[in-house]
Amino acid sequence: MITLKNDDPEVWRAIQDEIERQKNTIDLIASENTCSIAVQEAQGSSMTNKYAEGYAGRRWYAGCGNVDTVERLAVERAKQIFGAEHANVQPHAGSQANMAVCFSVLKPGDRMLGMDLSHGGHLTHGFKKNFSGMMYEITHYGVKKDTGYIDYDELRNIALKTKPHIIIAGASAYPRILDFPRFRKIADEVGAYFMADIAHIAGLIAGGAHPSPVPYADFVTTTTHKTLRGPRGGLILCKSKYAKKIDSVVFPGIQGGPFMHVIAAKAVAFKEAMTEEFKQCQHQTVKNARAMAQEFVKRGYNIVSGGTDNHLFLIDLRNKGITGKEAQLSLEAADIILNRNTIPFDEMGASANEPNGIRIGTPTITSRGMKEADAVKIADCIDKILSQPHDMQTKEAVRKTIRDLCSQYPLYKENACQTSK
Ligand code: DSN
Repeated sequence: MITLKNDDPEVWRAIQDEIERQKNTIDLIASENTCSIAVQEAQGSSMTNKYAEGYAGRRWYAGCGNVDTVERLAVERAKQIFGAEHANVQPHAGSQANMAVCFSVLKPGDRMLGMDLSHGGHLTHGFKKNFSGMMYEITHYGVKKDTGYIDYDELRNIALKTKPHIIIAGASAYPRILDFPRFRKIADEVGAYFMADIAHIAGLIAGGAHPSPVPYADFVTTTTHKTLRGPRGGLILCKSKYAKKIDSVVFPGIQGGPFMHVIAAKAVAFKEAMTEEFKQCQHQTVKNARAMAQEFVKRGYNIVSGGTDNHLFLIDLRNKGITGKEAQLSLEAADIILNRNTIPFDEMGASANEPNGIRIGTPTITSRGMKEADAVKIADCIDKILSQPHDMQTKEAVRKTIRDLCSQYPLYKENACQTSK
């Protein structure tokens, strides 16, 4: 970044510091990952200069031949990876993808049934301060108190009672397999559309490590930067019969010019997602999460639902005398990066800002090439910090272990789980 260094040393410095931070810390934020240099090159390319309102072959501006090429590649690859009839690769992010689906089939005041945010759902699934909660009449389903698994009987009862126009499957903090056929069945019983928001698990689905909703859902939305390991962005998959409607809601309905540099990077990421190495990485991500969750169980931690089937799990800290925020801060001081999180049925007066849980995800450590033994080592580090959050010696010892792990598994290296070409 020689030109940037010369032209704007302050921004250059911050970027260098961020690269160093990513290299030298362990990232356990379940919604993050580290995408390849190829993806970053595409995203940092001159395609950022191009206006391309419309779709490939049908643009409002001249000079769109090259961006048409990358958008067609992105669309075809997305369809191939997920076996979808139609793909729209233009949503700037997951929220816009969800908004486009809502605007395509709902009117203001229609009824939406989505997962409760405090049980693991997402803001766009009906949170009152989000467009979804402001525009639609919301009801929520959640998990069972005794198991932590989605209560499908309750979901069905709510659906029968409230007759939602749309039912949403998908979560930001749910560690178990989503039963898409069951969602479909309930949606059919009440005549609702079924949308699956697979933002967290898209990579797992692409890699065969989680069942796919594509055969069951009317609409599938996702971000492209989580387990899918692409650039920050959104994607919609749907049946052909909804294609025209979805395309016209994304543009001109809610967006103007698409981010063609990001779409180029999505195309690169989708090609990577077809590789055997990507598939193995997704299975390893689940193995690492399981190994780490089991280690915490052995050490007396309460894991919501007792474990995990996917890339993340939640630790309920109520028996540990430390809040989620304290845990997050003390772990950050030891170079372990994760986020505090609400846990279902938190009766200790927790707010979204002061919850009693933490969320742990394994996409990034797996992309670096780490395996189960490394995941267990990280669990040991976390346990040490949470047991003695104010002990300086513990913090220094853990930081050293983390530094060693980070240098053993560089962010970008040949033979790591992640493509570095
Ligand atoms: N903010 C994301 C997460 O951390 O799960 C969801 O969009």
